[in-house]
Amino acid sequence: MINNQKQGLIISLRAGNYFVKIDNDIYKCKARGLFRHQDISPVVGDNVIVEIQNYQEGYIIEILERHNYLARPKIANIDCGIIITSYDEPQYSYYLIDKFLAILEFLKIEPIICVTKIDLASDIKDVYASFKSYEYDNYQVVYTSINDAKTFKSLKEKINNKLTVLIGQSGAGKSSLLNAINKNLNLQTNEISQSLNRGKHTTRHVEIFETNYGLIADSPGFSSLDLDMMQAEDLAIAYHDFKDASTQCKFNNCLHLNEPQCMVKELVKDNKISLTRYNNYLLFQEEIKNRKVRY
Ligand SMILES: Nc1nc2c(ncn2[C@@H]2O[C@H](COP(=O)(O)OP(=O)(O)OP(=O)(O)O)[C@@H](O)[C@H]2O)c(=O)[nH]1
Ligand SMILES: [Mg+2]
Ligand SMILES: [Zn+2]
Repeated sequence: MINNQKQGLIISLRAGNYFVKIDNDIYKCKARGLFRHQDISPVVGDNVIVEIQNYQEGYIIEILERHNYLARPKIANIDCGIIITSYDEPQYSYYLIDKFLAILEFLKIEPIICVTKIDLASDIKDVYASFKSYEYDNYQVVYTSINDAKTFKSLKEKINNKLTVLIGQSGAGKSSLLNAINKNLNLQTNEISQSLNRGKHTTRHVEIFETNYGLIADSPGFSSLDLDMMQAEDLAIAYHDFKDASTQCKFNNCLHLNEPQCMVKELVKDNKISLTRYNNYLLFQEEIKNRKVRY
């Protein structure tokens, strides 16, 4: 590397400016035209080479190889995705959780389901009962309340030294959780709209923060997402338990729909794979089948 070139990590993108962390400084950078041999533009989470202009500005001249890329929120090189889902206000949605799980597992990003606002439940047993099928199916589930620091302990252990992104509906409590884990961040949060029972889209940008527990990215909430990056065959083996079972389906390319001797359907019948998630899987397969643009 030439003297004035250094490697850094893009932590945010605002109004066409990339903020790149190099050692302990942040440089405001522009991306330099098209990248050689790459027809991609840099995103948050990219490791990049910056040509430094002065003590606070530079140009991104190269994007280092990505090991994964999440289209929504737009971020690269993630180790772990925390699906933030509030127990109430707004109420959790199995449909959304199952979709996030499919996307994260397809991209080989470790998923964690974090159920927030457990203090709003009149009986904590109801909360556990609502998510126990995920635990049975070998997903990591943690339960948190920003009013009780003890509840973050297991989460902190799971994300230590990783690049983690918080994803989930607006108002689910992503920024609040990050504030609670790391006291000096002071990220903006907002009451949810009582009339609509959903969040107000408070966070507008993906941004990576350095915490005592590793790098954590906050992201804007959203409530619909598509499966553009996947074909029917990809979805069929996205979930870890579908993938394991599919080796025992009669057909190699079994989509676990109406095929005979399908191990996934057998396991659903035996309550070894959640019926709710399987039914959502059927909806996702329909969405893929019906989408207009094919990639
Ligand atoms: N009772 C309770 N309220 C919480 C908890 N976590 C978050 N909240 C409240 O939920 C509301 C929304 O929280 P935010 O952190 O802004 O939600 P967000 O997911 O970042 O939302 P967007 O930025 O819009 O995507 C705020 O009023 C928080 O105080 C919790 O554990 N318990
Ligand atoms: Mg937020
Ligand atoms: Zn099958």
